Order: sequence, then C-alpha cells, then structure tokens
Amino acid sequence: MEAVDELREAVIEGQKSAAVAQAGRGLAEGVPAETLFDDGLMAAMRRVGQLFELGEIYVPEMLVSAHAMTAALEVLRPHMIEQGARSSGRVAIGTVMGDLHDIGKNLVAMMLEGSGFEVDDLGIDVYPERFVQAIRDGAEIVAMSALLTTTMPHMRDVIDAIDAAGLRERVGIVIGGAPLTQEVADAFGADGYAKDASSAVRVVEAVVGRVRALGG
Ligand code: B1M
Repeated sequence: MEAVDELREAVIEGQKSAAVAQAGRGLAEGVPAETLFDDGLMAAMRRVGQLFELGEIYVPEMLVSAHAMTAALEVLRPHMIEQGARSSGRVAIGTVMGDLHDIGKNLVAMMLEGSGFEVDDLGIDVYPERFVQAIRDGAEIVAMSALLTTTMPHMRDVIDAIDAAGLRERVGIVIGGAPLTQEVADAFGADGYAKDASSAVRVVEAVVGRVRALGG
C-alpha cells in the first residue's frame, strides 16, 4: 500500500508508531508533505469523526487517533512550515472556553510561527479574560479556535470582553475551526475568518496590516 494510505489507516487505528513511520516513509519516497497531510492525516480525522457519529467508536478511540495524528504531524512539521518573509506581528492564539480540541489550533500556530509571527499560545479552554490580558501584554492579533457548535458562541463573549475593556480598536480578531463560516465571523464582529491553517496565515497578515494602518 502507498505510504499515504498506510498513514491514513494508522491514524484511524490510533497506531502512533506506525503513523510516525509512514509519515517518514512518505517523505523519503518524495511524497509532498501537503499530500501526506491532506490525504493522510486530515482524511483520517474526517473518517474518525464519521465513525464517532455512527457510534462505531467512542472518545478514547478518538483520542488515540488524535495522538497518532499529532505524532505524525511532528514528522511533517519541518516540511510544512513556509519560511516566508519575516512579518513580525504578535499573535495570541487559543481554543475558546469549554473546548479541548487543539490539533487545528496547534497547526495554525505552527504555520504562523513559520511565517515569522511571534505566537503566544494560550492553550485550550481559554477564558475571555485571558485573551484580554494577552492584548494588554502586546498581542496585535487574537486568533481563536473552536471545534464545537456549543463553544463557538464563546468567541463572541471574547469579542465582547475585549470591547468592554476598551481594547477593540487596537487588536485584530481572526477566528477559525470546523463549525465556523465567514457569515458567523461577520455576525460575531471578527475581522477575519480562516478556513484552514495556510489561509490563516494570509488572513492574519492582512488583518495585522489593517490594524497597523489604523494606528492600533
Ligand atoms: Co471531538 N468532536 N469531541 N474530540 N473531535 C469533533 C469536533 C466532532 C465534529 C466529531 C463528530 O461528531 N463528528 C464533534 C463536534 C460536533 C459539533 O459540535 N458539531 C466532537 C465532539 C461531539 C466531541 C465531544 C463532545 C465528545 C464527547 O465527549 N461526547 C468532546 C468534547 C470535548 C471538549 O472539547 N469539551 C470531544 C473530544 C475530543 C477528543 C478530546 C477525544 C479529541 C481532541 C483531541 C485534541 O484536539 N487534542 C477529539 C477529536 C480528535 C475530534 C475530531 C475527530 C478531529 C478534530 C481534529 O483534530 N481535526 C473531530 C471530527 C472532525 O473534525 N472531523 C471531532 C484535525 C484538525 C487539523 O482540523 O481542528 O478542523 P481542525 O482544524 C483545521 C480548521 O478547522 C482550521 O485550520 C485547521 C487546519 O486546517 N482551524 C483554524 C482550526 N482552528 C483554527 C483557528 C484559526 C484559523 C483556522 O484561527 C485564526
């Protein structure tokens, strides 16, 4: 079987060492890291999500798949980071309150770092006050991730808290995560929405430019 197919199966099965081995094998065979990521890791996580919805697997299985994906991602990491021009902006990123999903957020953080941003990773289950503090500490952009429809509305709570602290004018707010859309981002009053990690870099670059132009 091709490395990318073996990689996908290993992640679905939650076999961490096999996933690491197949990611390495794919790279050694000249398969682009992006292909291994899209057709291997992301495809596996989509399948894991479907199996969970069908009741064929439960949270522990989902978790071992997540661990296998994270380990394989570390192998791909040096090959995925675009070493772009240094854009030197400060981004505080976190998964919102009540939400423990961090793989997508970590990927966005990794791509931003690779593109020259200084990234303050606030982690998971981040309360609004923590985002507000990050702006006081110098963040020019707040980037938020949510994977659950139930936690997505907390993004609006963060924006409200930033507003209430009188800091809205000096920060750009970018949001993303599976349940999000541009329409939701507009409704929440965010400055940008990114569908995936590479578009997150472009959106953050555009928003940081606007924040600076406005003297934020
Ligand atoms: Co969860 N889970 N989970 N889970 N989980 C989902 C999200 C779900 C869709 C599965 C399903 O039912 N099909 C479902 C949500 C349903 C909904 O709300 N509509 C779900 C559920 C229900 C739950 C629990 C409630 C299950 C339970 O306990 N009964 C529970 C909630 C816990 C909590 O958070 N409070 C739960 C728990 C877990 C685990 C802990 C077991 C584990 C997470 C481990 C971890 O993250 N360390 C887990 C996993 C692995 C998943 C799935 C299978 C995979 C998520 C993932 O990592 N994808 C997921 C199903 C799915 O998404 N297919 C599912 C890979 C990752 C690279 O993609 O995160 O989408 P993603 O990130 C993308 C983009 O969204 C975007 O860029 C990334 C790269 O392209 N992006 C951003 C993300 N954040 C961004 C921020 C930005 C910009 C772009 O800022 C600027």
